[in-house]
Order: sequence, then structure tokens, then C-alpha cells
Amino acid sequence: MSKYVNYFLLSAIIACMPLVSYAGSNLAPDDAVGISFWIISVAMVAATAFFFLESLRVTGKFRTSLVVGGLICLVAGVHYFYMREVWASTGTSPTVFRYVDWIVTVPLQMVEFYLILAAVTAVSMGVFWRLLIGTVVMVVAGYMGEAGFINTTIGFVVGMAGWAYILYEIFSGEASKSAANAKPSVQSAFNTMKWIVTIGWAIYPLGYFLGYLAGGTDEATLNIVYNVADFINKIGFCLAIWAAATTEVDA
Ligand SMILES: *C/C=C(C)/C=C/C=C(C)/C=C/C1=C(C)CCCC1(C)C
Repeated sequence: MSKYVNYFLLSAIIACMPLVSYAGSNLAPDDAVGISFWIISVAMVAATAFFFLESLRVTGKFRTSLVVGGLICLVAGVHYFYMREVWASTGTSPTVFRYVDWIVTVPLQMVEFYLILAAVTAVSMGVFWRLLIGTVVMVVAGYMGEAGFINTTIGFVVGMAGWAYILYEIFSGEASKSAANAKPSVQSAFNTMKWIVTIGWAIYPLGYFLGYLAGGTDEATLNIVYNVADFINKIGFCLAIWAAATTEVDA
């Protein structure tokens, strides 16, 4: 990919900043949840710029991984600005927009597993498709449950099955076997990402469970927890990839 693409994307982000900061003007100083939405929005923008720029100094296929990392943060950033607006103006949980975000960013994160493996070792397209399908099933089932298209328990069970399938693939399926043949830098990134998908991601089904199957949660707390989790599960996840990519360059 040409460096001009990176510069173009970065300029586009910078050009949007005045608009974006105007959008923050309705925040009340005592609205901790609203402010947490705001902080994550800006962190996502910063992470986007970081991954796009860093993609310039890594080699070959790792460049794609970092560009995709930048896209994940860009998409999440846009949704975060939107979610803050919903929260600040209505005081209700912007749950539906979280799902809109997840349906784009979560499959992209799964594709990252495939991309970092493909950068250094042989890995089949089957891995790509299985991880992608597992995440789509997980997110769509959760959405249908939350939105009332299907029973909330069924949505939860099917969503959990999608997640279990992904975990199987990265812990003992073909993805994990390919990772065993990868370079140490990629193995360590794969490991970090695997644990983020296990522990970091557990927060979302827990929130769903508490909210729908165990009698309700406190919306304010839930949103702060989700916001902090997203910081780790998106930016932290992509930083693990960045660490592997730059180790290969600096070595
Ligand atoms: C950046 C956003 C991320 C990483 C979101 C991840 C979301 C999940 C892992 C959601 C999982 C769910 C289940 C495992 C079952 C119930 C329904 C969901 C969608 C909440």
C-alpha cells in the first residue's frame, strides 16, 4: 500500500477534529459516564492515527495488520462519538450502537488473528472463515436477543456458542496449530490476543446476562465498564499486533 494512502487517511481524521470537538459541547461536568465516552472517543482517534502512521515503518504483510488495526479504532471512534451524544442527550444506554460497532469491529479483530499468522507462516483460508463466521453468529444472536426479535435466553445461548467456537479455534483448532509454527514475536502477540478474547471479552456476555437474565443492571455502571473494557479489548488488542510487527522490523 502506498504511503499516500496513509497520509490521506490521516489528513481526513485531522480534518474532522473541529467537528468532533464541537460535538462534545453538550457534556455536563458531573456526567462521569458521558465523560468516559468522550475519553474513549478521543483515545480511539489517537490510536487510529498511531496505527496508520506506524504501518509505514513495518514490512510486507504486517502493514495490512496495522492498517486494519487503525480501521478498527477509527470505526470504534466514530461510534463512540455517536454513543456519547446519545448518552448525553437522553441519559439512556446506547446499546444498539454498540452492536452496530461490534458487527464491524469484532469480525475485523478476528481477521487480525488470520493476518498476523499469514504474515509469517502457512495458514488456511478455513481459519479466516471460521473465525469470521463465529463472530458474526455471536454478535447477530446477541443483537436479536437484545432487540426482541428472539427470546433473550436463546440469543444468549447462541451468542455463547459463537464465542465458544472462536475460543476453540484459537486455543486448540487450526489457528492455534499454525501459531505454534510462527515466529516468537507473533506467538507472543497471538497469546496476548487470545487471552484478551477470553478474559477481556467475557465482560460483554456478563453484562447481557446481568441485564436480561438476572434482573437488570445499573446502566451508568454498565456503560463505564464497557467503555474501559473497549479500551483494552480494542486498543490493547491492536497494540499486541503492533508489538509483533515492530519487533520484526527492528530485529
Ligand atoms: C470492541 C468490542 C468488542 C471486543 C465486543 C465484543 C463483544 C462480545 C464478545 C459479545 C459477546 C456476547 C456473547 C458471548 C453472548 C451474548 C451476546 C453477546 C453479543 C453480548
